[in-house]
Amino acid sequence: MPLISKDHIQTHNAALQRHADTDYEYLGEQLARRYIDIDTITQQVAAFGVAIPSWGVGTGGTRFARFPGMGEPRHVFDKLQDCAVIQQLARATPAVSLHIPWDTCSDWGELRQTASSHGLAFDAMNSNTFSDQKDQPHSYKFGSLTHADPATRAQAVEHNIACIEIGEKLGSKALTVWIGDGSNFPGQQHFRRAFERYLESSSAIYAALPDNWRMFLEHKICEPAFYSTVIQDWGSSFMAASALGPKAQCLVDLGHHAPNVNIEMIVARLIAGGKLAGFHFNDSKYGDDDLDAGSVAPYRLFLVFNELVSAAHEKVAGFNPAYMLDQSHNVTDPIESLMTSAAQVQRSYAQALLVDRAELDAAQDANDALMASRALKRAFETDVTPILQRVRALAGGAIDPVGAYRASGYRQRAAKERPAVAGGSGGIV
Ligand SMILES: [Mn+2]
Repeated sequence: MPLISKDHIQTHNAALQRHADTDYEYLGEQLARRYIDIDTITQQVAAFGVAIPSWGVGTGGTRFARFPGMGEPRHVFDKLQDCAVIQQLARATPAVSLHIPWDTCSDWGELRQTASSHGLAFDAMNSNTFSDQKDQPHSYKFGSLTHADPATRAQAVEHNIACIEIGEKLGSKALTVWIGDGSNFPGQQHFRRAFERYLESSSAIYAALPDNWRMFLEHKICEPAFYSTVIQDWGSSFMAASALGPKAQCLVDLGHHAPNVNIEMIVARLIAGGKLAGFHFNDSKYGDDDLDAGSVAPYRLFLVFNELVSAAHEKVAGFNPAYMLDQSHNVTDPIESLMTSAAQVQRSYAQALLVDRAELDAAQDANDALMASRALKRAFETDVTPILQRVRALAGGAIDPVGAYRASGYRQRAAKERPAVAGGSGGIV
């Protein structure tokens, strides 16, 4: 199935170009009054990318039900094709993050070539020891890397090493490890022993990392274990990453914290400790909702980026976070949601670039809370849409990605080529 034609994108852009240019010029004037050069911001935003999770292009669903959409990808090559369309139109997602064993392939070299032909690279590999694979000897029902049984732990370690080996074939440079290990009853698990077993298992994975690889430890407050989780917060993650060594760092999934937790401050702490691996961007209202990035709390997303831009501005040593989306789409077309979220993440980055750092520093040093807050709000309240449009158009993407996508009929073509998959089981991660 072909991607969306360049002609279609150009025709769609032609109708919007004049207004986009006018808006860009006007925003440029406004920013010039704040001594900001709009073209510099545009170049910085153009260099920014966020990876797409391969599982994101399928309909996720909830633990209750899954309502499959039409034209869903049937296998990893279909997923790659959808990721290519997202990148073609939105121009903010140059990499794909795979999940093993949800993504299977008999020829990883062919997959890498196909990705490359679409201009896509492979970001972090994701292992899965939170569900059982068909015919595996030991079940993860009571844990994986921290299981009381050494044979189960060894199986989980082996799986992670297999993920690294696949990743090497794809040009990936990182392994993300999230485990569901924990307990549902007080007394069920010995907290300290479980953590020690985590360190022992993780050390074996760490030892298998190629020199230029990193290991991302993803924490999550709860679920599927609802009384305790082994790596439940950034503190446990930081302890583990510190014990493992310099290649191990902490990954922040925005949905994996208690409500109202100050995530931007966690980000600042991880930066200070040299342990910020990167992000899984999504949004939430109540818990690990996996809603689209910035759909509920865009100011929080901006505040996270404020910390990131501040660290880059201050040239913090070793600061090199990886950016990924991690969402579950149950009521939208995944391609539309992922394009919108990528643009939202880009938007937060662009807004954070507009913060007057000198003004903010001065206000903080003078204990001027109001002016400090205003410095952030002024950046956040700036509508940077013309910058995002310009970045996309210059790269050959669509000024209005969702509009161009809907007009392209891509989903309808996919529906003809890809027969519907029966729904029923949950699919949120
Ligand atoms: Mn995640």
